[in-house]
Amino acid sequence: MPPTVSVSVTDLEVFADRLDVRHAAAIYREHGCLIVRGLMKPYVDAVRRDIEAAANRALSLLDRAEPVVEGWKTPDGTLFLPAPPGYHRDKQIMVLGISYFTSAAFFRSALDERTLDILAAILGPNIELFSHGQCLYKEPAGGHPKLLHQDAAYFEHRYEGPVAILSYAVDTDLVNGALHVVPGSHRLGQLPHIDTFSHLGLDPDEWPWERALPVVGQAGDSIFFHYRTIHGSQENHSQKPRPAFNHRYRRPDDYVTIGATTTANRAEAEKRAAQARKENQHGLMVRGFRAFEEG
Ligand SMILES: O=C(O)CCC(=O)C(=O)O
Repeated sequence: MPPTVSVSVTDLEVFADRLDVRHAAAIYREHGCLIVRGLMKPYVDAVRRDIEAAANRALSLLDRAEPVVEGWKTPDGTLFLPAPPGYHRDKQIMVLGISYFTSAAFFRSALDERTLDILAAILGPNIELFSHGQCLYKEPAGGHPKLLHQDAAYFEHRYEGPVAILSYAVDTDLVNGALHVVPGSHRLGQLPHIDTFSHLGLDPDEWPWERALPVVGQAGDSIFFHYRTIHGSQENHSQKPRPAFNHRYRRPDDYVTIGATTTANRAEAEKRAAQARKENQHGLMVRGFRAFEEG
């Protein structure tokens, strides 16, 4: 097994209030991850309010949850997993039903100009949103772990793939589920994933937490990562929820070739990868202009 990480958090971090965009992009390129302290600070209180409203709505709909291959879904689109042992309910929230369609505060935070300046230095002048925003919500008292994984296992792309930006909605530490990253792992190519409690993940015998670097942070801190950068987070053992929200951005000509959540549906999707096309996969432009595409 290769040694544990030699890079430290200070090698990966910059500060939103004194941003050097070229330096930030250089950190991202070298390590496949970048921490921008305070980037989402102007938005985080409003986003967190909407996240809590969405969580209350999801729980009020729990008796209408339907089984899906990944767990259960309520009519608002929230994905539930089995609850931690001893919890007062049998299901816990995993991915909250909140998106740019439901929360203006969430959408506004995706359009932040400083964020787009950094992204332009990484992706180029033309940028589209990939998907509609995501909130990973860990419930208190043992809320789900997300084992180390590469996002490309879930959405392989034709070109460079999306840049994800995960932002903490609350102060986040080793007790409530800090994100762990493996700097440099974006260069490892696509690794085989297995089915885990919280969907596709790397085999924990090969990729234990010790191989990753925890990123403790405050509400409003953001972590950029490449879609092949290995990352994950442990259970929330605090007494309060730990929400984090994701924006994802990509070049406007990029598109998903393989979409999956389990090894079985990934194996099926791999067979159709060569037929994948950009059509019907256009995201909203957030910087620049979309070139005309034939067909
Ligand atoms: O909620 C978390 O910390 C996990 C986030 C994650 O794995 C992801 O955004 O792909």
